[in-house]
Amino acid sequence: MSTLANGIRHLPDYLDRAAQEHLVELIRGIVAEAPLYVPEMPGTGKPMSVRMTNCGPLGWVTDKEKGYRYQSFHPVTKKPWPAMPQELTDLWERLAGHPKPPEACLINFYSDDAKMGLHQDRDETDLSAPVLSISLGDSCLFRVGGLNRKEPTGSFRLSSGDIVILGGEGRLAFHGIDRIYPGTSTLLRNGGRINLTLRRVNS
Ligand code: MD6
Ligand code: FE
Repeated sequence: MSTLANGIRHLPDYLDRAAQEHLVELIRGIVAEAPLYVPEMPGTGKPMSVRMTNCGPLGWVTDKEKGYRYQSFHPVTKKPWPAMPQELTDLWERLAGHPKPPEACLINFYSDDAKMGLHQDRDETDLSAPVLSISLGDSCLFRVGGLNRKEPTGSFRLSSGDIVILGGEGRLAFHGIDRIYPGTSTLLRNGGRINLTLRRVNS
């Protein structure tokens, strides 16, 4: 485990192969009910390169008209998000150090050329809870900076089974995904990377 400057935790190889395979099976079930959709940037409507879905009582969504928000239903099917698997709630209980359970799990899927720009996760009302992230599939380059977009950033590789926790001082740190390294994992049959982020939204 490494604790970075601002209290961001990186737990390399936290999940073993069997646990990773089990999570992928659960995600396949969720995506069958709540298909991956293409999120849009607020205002411009520019499509993001990452495809998304969610599970849990709430899901994080974004589109041109209404922007970033949490809502209880899938933006395309309008159906409630699938339930949060107990396995994810258990991980949260073990690692988050927060008394209330997670309300949202955002599921991001990256194809070989997808990336995610530098951002803060700040759409949650309860910023005392951390955001817990799980990486599955191909490795990526994770970039993290400070609380101001202009502060210097550093980067490190995230591999399948790694967990990152943004909590405490690092809760609002800017971060993003510079690139995926295609072909670095055999976990996903068709390649790519999945990132799960567990969030507490309401106080
Ligand atoms: C990703 N992760 O790993 C993007 N957010 O694909 C995030 O945006 C993130 O890793 C909040 C906390 C941890 C994260
Ligand atoms: Fe984030």
